[in-house]
Amino acid sequence: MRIVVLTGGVGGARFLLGVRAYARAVGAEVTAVVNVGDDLRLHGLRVCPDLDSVMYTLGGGADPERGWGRVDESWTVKAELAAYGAEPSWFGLGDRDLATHLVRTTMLDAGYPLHQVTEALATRWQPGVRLLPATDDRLETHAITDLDGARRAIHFQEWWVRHRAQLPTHQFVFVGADTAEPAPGVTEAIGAADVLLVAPSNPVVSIAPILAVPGLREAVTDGPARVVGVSPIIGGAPVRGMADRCLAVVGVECSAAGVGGLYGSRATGGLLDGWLVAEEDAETLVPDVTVRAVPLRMTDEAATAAMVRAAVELM
Ligand code: FO1
Repeated sequence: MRIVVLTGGVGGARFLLGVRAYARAVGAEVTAVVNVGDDLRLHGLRVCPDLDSVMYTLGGGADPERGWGRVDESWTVKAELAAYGAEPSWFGLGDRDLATHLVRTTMLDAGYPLHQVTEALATRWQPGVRLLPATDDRLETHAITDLDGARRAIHFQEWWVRHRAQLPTHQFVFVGADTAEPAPGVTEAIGAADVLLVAPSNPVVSIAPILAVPGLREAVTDGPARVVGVSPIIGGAPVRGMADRCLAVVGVECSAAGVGGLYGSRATGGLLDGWLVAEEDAETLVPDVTVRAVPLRMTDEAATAAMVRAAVELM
């Protein structure tokens, strides 16, 4: 069996732990197509938070409390940068994490595309799934906000980390999406998938930037045998993160039904054949989508693998 997962954020990385465990049990192969909209260039380095969260989480090197960055991290370089007054001071790169960005940036500057750099970095971490960036091209999520009395576009990380998603916000734009192309292997993997899972990631700033790459949404609607999404919302609240803030920006109710409706049914030009929701949300209805309710908390790998099994076997 071939499983493809669209994923981003810390929740998506944790979901992949369960996907890998399930895949090992049934002998399936897994490709993760990862959001790059959160990526940024900082102190001369290319930082890819979502790719790194997946790589560190599956490689056993992620900080379990923060969910992002490295375990046993130290912050000497961050303190030294602050001593120089180097901005941005609101976004911290740990010393161990910095090595990843140094190797990545060196390879990118030498001309290697992001998917090849990602493959090279993953050689160390052995994530057990194939990791593909959604695109090799520049695609950055920006938020259109009211800031200091003016309408301004700011990078997603500034919106998320510096302002904790609290600014009045009009929309998100995916800068570069118009001309981006799917990274090599992405549409092929999606087209050959027996099941495509939409991870319980933030639909607005993790999944939407992936689908904004021209050709990628069509690959999902036309390609895989089945498409099943897993709700990131339980009982009207995000499992983690600030999806409620993001859903408010796009005018979608923060509920399993709201997000299911945002994705829509493949039968009517949307994404989903099936929608896995929490037991608390068992009454959820999404037109033309098969909905099933199961325990949906990713408390440990076994619980997450059980969720994945339910998603794969949903229909
Ligand atoms: N999140 C924070 O809240 N503060 C930080 O200083 C921060 C630094 C950081 C560095 C590398 C990295 O890979 C992730 C980092 N994150 C930080 C997490 C990141 O902002 C978001 O959680 C993701 O982009 C959302 O998926």
